[in-house]
Amino acid sequence: MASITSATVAIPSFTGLKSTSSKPSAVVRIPTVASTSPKLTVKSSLKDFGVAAVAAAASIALAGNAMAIDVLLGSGDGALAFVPNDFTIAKGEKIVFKNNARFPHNVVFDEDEIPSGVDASKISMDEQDLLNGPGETYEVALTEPGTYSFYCAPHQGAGMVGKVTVN
Ligand SMILES: [Cu+2]
Repeated sequence: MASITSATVAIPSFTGLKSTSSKPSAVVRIPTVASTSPKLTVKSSLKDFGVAAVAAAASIALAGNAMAIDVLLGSGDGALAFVPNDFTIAKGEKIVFKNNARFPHNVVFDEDEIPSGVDASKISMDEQDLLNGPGETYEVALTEPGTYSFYCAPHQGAGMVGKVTVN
């Protein structure tokens, strides 16, 4: 629960800086790379924002790692579910979907339930692509505000669906 709470904290300074970024696309897909630790990923991405942003991000990190949220694939009690399955994040914040139980799972955004202009294929795993091993992750950052629905393709029928609101 702690990570959910921290993830909902709005950080206007960083948001402002992010919006001036030169990144052209509305969404930024971050492929899962086993050899890249979350810390290294954050560090390298900060280079884009300059010294002021690094200082701001550093204080954010100290305030509770608000720049990423972990979502478990499969609950601790074995349910086919995303945990949490309804949450709010700041735009640009990284979502780390992590295999926890009853895998394989995957993460597919519903093209009919995401903000207009966002390409579902650019933020989703391929429907055929699966996270098979324990602890495997899929990471994505959403930069367009709005609500997004997503599901696990193998378990959508069993109710493994979720929703994220990006502010
Ligand atoms: Cu699943």
